[in-house]
Amino acid sequence: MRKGIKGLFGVLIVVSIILSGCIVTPPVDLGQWVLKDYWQHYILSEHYYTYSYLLYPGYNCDNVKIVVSCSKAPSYGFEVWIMTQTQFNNFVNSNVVSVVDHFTVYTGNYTFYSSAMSPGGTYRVVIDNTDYGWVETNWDGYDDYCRFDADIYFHIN
Ligand SMILES: [Ca+2]
Ligand SMILES: [Ca+2]
Repeated sequence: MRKGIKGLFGVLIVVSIILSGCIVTPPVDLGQWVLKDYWQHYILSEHYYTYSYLLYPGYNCDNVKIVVSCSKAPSYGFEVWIMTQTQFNNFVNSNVVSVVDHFTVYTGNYTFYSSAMSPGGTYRVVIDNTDYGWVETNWDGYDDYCRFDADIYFHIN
């Protein structure tokens, strides 16, 4: 009988703790997005490209996000490339395009996620309005320039 009452008290205590919200769960660590480089109100003429600072994802970086807000783009679009430093050097010196990731942008708002940057590597993000890569310009005598904001974030956990 005594044991039964004790057991009942135990159940009541547990129930009252649940109802009063006293069970503390550890907060989920969602990490944070850290801005690494950006372009503001940037105008990129046809046949030109622009590139970020060197980017060094650390071992606590588990995702990369590139946000592009484009108010004017050529009808054929323009490109965002993620290159290793070696790939970037090959492009600058030899016009050879190889990338770890690439996206095509038109007028509008975009959020691109990429897992192509490996911790410990060295990268650049290139924004391209040239004939190289996947999108060619149109050589119609008119400067099909882009106007955009772009932000590069690392997700740090
Ligand atoms: Ca291109
Ligand atoms: Ca043109």
